[in-house]
Amino acid sequence: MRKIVLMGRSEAGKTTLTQALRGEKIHYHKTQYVSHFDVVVDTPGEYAQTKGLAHALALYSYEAQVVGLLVGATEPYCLFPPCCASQANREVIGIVTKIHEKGADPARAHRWLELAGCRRIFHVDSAAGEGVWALLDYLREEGDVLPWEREASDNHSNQAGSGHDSL
Ligand SMILES: Nc1nc2c(ncn2[C@@H]2O[C@H](COP(=O)(O)OP(=O)(O)OP(=O)(O)O)[C@@H](O)[C@H]2O)c(=O)[nH]1
Ligand SMILES: [Mg+2]
Repeated sequence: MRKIVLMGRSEAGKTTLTQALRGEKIHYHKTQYVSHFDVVVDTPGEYAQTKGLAHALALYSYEAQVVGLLVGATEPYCLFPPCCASQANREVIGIVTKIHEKGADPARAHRWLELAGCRRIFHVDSAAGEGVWALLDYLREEGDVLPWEREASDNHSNQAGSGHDSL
């Protein structure tokens, strides 16, 4: 898997998406420091909201192959200025979260991310796991086996095995 660093304002859903990408049970955890998991770097929203701390995000982008800018579909304004994606010498993708929340406007969040310079934009509901597979599929590298593929191949070999037993 390619390594991704998640950036966005506080409550945008970075930690929830990190948990969903890792197939963990979703639970609330306020991020107070940069968490370096194997393929996901989760950052505190305050880094994106505070000019002085934002420099740290630039440094963390070098630690990943992909930068993910998150905007919640319920956010009233966008934190990312137009064309800011061009400042990273990494692939920058957009991720719209909370797409089914009350008052959500995913299309507006999508347009903000386009303005920021993201060419690929994913829509997710991390709490329900919706859209997370598309992101995993995008991050996968040759030879990676995704969890559901492993399950499918296990089922296939179990069926083949039980077929063999009945002979
Ligand atoms: N329904 C739904 N709720 C979400 C989604 N993403 C996040 N949430 C909820 O939004 C709240 C904040 O999510 P976090 O993942 O903690 O946000 P964060 O970006 O990590 O916030 P900081 O750590 O403060 O920077 C939590 O209560 C989550 O359950 C989503 O895609 N759908
Ligand atoms: Mg967090």
